[in-house]
Amino acid sequence: MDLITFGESMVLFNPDLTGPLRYVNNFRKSLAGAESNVAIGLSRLGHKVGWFSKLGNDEFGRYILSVIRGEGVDVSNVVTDIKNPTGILFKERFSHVNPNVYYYRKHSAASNLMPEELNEEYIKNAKILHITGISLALSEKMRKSVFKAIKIAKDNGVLISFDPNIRLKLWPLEEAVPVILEVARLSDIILPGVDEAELLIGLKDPEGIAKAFIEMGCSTVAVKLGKDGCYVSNKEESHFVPGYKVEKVEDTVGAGDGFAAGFLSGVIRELKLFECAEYANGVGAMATLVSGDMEGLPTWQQLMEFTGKAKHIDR
Ligand code: KDG
Repeated sequence: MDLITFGESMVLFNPDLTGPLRYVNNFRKSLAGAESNVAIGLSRLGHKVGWFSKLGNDEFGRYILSVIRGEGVDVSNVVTDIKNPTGILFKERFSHVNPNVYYYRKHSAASNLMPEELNEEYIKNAKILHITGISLALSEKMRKSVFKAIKIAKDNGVLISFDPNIRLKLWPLEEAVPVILEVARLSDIILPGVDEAELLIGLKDPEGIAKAFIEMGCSTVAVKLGKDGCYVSNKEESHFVPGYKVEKVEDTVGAGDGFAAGFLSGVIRELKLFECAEYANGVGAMATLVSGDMEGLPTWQQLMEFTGKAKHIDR
C-alpha cells in the first residue's frame, strides 16, 4: 500500500435547511471521518490505500464499509464489533459561520478498537501510516492503538504522517496538548492548521511554527493557512504557497483532509515540496466546493484541470 490509515468513520446526517436542528425534518445521509476522507482522497488521486477501523454490526457499519470499499480503498482489515454501535454525527448549518457538528459516538465501535486488533504485517508493509489527533481523543484503547501502530511503523521504516485535528468537543485542550505533542515528536510529516499550532505551541507565525516542529524531530511541516494557502518547510527549503480562489464555498468541513490527501499524493509521487503544497492547496480548495465531507475530493485529472495544468474538455 502507498498509505494506510485508521480512525473512526461515522454516518453523517446533513440537514436540508439552515437553522437550528429542532426545525429540520430532512437529512441527507453521507460519510464522515477524517482518516477515511484522506484515504478516499488518495484513492481518487490514483494511489493504493488502505483504511481500517472497528464498525458496529449494524446497518450504519455496513453502509460505511460499502462506501469506502466502493471508493477503491482496501478495507480488508476492518474489524466488526458485536457489542457497540457505529457512531453518527449531525451537522447544523447557518449561513454566516462554519457548521456546528454534534457527535453521537461515545462508546462507539471505533472507540473500542484495541491494540491487539491491529494487523502488524499490514502496517509494516505500507509506505506511509497516516494518523490524526481525533483517534487520540476517542478513548484510552484507541489512543493505545495509535501508539502501537506508530511503534510498528517506526520499527519498520514506515513514514508517519500526522494531522493534529484538534476536536475540542472530544477532549479538553489541557489533555489534548501533551498527547498531540508526543505524537508530533514521533511523526515525519505534520500538517497542523495555523490556529491549531497556536493552541499547541503558542506560536502564530507560520515560519516559527514550522521551525518549532522541525526542532521536535519532524522532517516535513505543512502549516495550513485556510484560503491563504500554506507554508511548507523541511530541513532544506521553505515556501509560502498561495491558495486557490474559489467562487462559492459550500462546506469547509473536510478541506483539511483534502489538503492532507493532496500533500501526501505529492509525497508518494516524490514531487518537489513546492508542488506537494500546490496540490494540497488545490485538493483542499476543491473539497469546499461541494457539500459533504468527502464528496468534493477530485481525481488527478480534475486536480490538474483545477490547478491549470490540464485543459477541461466538457463535451
Ligand atoms: O475533518 C473532517 C472530519 O472532522 C469529519 O469528517 C468528521 O471525523 C470527523 C470528526 O471526528 O470530526
